[in-house]
Amino acid sequence: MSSGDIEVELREAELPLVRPFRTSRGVETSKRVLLLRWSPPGSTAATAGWAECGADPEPTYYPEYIATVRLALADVLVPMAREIAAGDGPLLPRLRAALADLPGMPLAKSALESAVLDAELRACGMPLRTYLGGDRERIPVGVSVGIPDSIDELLDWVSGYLDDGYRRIKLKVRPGWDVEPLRAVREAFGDALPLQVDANQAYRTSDIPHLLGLDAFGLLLLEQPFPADDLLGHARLAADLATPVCLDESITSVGATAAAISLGATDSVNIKPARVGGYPIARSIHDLCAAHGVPVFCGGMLETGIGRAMNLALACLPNFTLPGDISATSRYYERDITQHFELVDGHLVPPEGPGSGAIVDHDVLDDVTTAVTML
Ligand code: SMG
Ligand code: MG
Repeated sequence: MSSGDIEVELREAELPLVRPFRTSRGVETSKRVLLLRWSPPGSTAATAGWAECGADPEPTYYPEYIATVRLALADVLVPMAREIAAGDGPLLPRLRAALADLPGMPLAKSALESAVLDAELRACGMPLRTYLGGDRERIPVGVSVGIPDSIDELLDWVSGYLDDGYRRIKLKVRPGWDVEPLRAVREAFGDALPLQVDANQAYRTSDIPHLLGLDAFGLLLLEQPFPADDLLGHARLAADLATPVCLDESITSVGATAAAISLGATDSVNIKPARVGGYPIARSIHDLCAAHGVPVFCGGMLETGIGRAMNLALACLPNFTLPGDISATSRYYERDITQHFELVDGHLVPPEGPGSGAIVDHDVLDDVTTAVTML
């Protein structure tokens, strides 16, 4: 069969969120998502590779966004992958080498590589968890709580999540929304509640004296207070803050992680596979952190079941000792495009099946699809 028989589909969908998600960067009331299907010759609906792209509709969080990822895939990456597939030898290692040779575009590269990986694993019946080398069977998870309209609303949301069984709460903070909500949550739910905060780069090093005040709240960690490229600022803060500093947006590669650890800029790491260019690179960052005694957790981008299933497989690796931002389906969506993921005693269980184990519900997917492009 020729490589021309490979079907590559880009699909855009929009799913309403059960509640708005506001961070220091903006607010989302629905999830607009780009999905990539890679169907090699002879594959079926069950063995098609599916991946979810981490890009948002606007470049508010990552510099790449849906329109630029579409262009990168259509103009450069998918034609390159087709050419590699038409050549001799196993596809994945040659595709990875070619992707590593190109600068930038981690979100686009991750979507492509993940869809090809999913298809290859489905073809040979291997779960992604096994491929990545993880052996945990259930993952303790937390919930990331957006910025609400009021303290009362925040307490109401947190109380609902604790009733659901979440093991830790992450509050989004920004200048003007930090000390007061933290005090209210501690007063309402006690000092034993595992609590952490994420600023999404909203502070500056001039805020260090203010941030030192957050030590009073006994937090598990403070995530990404400063701009992504300010490793030195994070190192300065980490030197004085008792609360562990955790980097998220700064962790763009294995090299960036090594630099952050070596500078003392981070005590723990939020690993988002899309941001670093895919699951194998995410695993390398996990391994590097493990070698330095730096614990990690798996971050989230309000994924549909396709991305969630892959993130759960990654989180089975042993150094994912902090509860991840991988919540149950009901925290995000009334109806998802795959099987739903349920919280059991504060844990999620990665699906058993080959590849990501995600089972696409084509009826729901068709209902929420806004555009389909064949590449
Ligand atoms: O998927 O549950 C989730 C959201 C987790 O807070 C979350 N993600 O910076 O860690 C982070 C944010 C990024 C998403 S806002 C664009
Ligand atoms: Mg974050």
